[in-house]
Amino acid sequence: MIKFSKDFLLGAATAAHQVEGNNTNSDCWAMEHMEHTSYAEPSLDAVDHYNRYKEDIKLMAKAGLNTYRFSLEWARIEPEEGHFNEEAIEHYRDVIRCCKENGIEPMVTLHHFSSPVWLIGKGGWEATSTVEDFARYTRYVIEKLGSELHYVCTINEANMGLQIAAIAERYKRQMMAQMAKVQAAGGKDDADGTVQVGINLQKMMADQQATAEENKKVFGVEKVENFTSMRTKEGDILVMKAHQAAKAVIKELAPHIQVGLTLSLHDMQVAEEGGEPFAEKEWEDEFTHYLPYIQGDDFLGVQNYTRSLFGPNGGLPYPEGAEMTQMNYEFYPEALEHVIRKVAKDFKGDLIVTENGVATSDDSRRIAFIEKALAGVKNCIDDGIPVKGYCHWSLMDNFEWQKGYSMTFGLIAVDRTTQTRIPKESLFYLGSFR
Ligand code: GCO
Repeated sequence: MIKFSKDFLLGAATAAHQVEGNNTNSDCWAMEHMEHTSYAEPSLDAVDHYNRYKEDIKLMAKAGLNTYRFSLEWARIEPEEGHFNEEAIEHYRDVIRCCKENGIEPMVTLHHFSSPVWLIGKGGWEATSTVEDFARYTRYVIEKLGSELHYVCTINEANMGLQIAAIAERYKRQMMAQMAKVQAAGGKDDADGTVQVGINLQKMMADQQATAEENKKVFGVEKVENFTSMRTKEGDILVMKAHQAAKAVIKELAPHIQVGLTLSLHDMQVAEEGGEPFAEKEWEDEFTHYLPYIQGDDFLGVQNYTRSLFGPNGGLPYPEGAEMTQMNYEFYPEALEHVIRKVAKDFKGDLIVTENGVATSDDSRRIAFIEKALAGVKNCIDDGIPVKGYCHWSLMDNFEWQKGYSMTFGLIAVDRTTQTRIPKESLFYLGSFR
């Protein structure tokens, strides 16, 4: 069996809003509770990780993992603009301490999709002022916690807004055909298999009109520019600037910290002749055009879940009979190795797989996925590519954004009526690689 070296960062990942519960000052919470919501259900108590983190971290340690990637919630730390909540920081200090007591390296993400409501009222992730606001939040966090940390991801999936914009464009074009399909399926809203995050695009687009008025009431603006909104080209670069500003603050206050951002990366494959320009264009949008903004970073967080296929007219459907995940994209763990190799050609820092996983109710398929994915990682390391870690998505079954609790990505199941943790075999399987 493959074993990684003792210093390899082997662990699991979560995001605050998806696991903590009662993230009441965040834009996601507000959107979940709107009349014209595109969320399948609200997050509510989530899996109560805010109170049960000790139990969860202990389970990781018991399984043999040595790294926990989790995010700090900006909306908890700065619930009102310029007002910081000491208690929230002390909570995260406790989480970090608990990790260390259990031999686990805490890898912190400063922003994982959810933002404070007040930020959205100022124009959110399309407003230039967000760069400064994010830097100020980062300064507060690093002043308080910087000495305790070795790894910080500034922004999770910095390219998500652009990916969503591209998909929305495609949806607009296919709207009529798509609606007919939904009706034929008895009104069932299929998961979109082309983006690595749970969103209900069809419903979002249909509700647009009524949402504008409600947005005004809830956020003070008609158009909500949250992190996973369809990003403009300017907004896309703004995210890079926010990353750079945060990185500068971290390097000023705590130069020992390794800093990077994370990107959602598909394995672009040319499946039919003539697909090359389409695959190249997508890779340019998803990865290459960010290089000037991240090239000096200590590491890049690689997040991969599946592949994308291209032919002479653009994107192709998955092959007939392909195994599909709950997210409606292909079960294809080989994608990770391909993506790492491709990224390593251009990015010169270390690589950390900050997310990789599969939504399935069959844990034996998760085990099969991990086996293949980690074999790919090992091949890359053996070929001299500096892959320093692998964090599986996710530690626990959790709140998959607009898809609610229907997607099970976890190494640990949670009975949400009692919040009981039920470790799956895959948790111990992952731990056995060290
Ligand atoms: C992501 C997100 C996670 C998702 C995961 C599964 O970074 O896309 O970081 O929040 O839950 O990707 O879809």
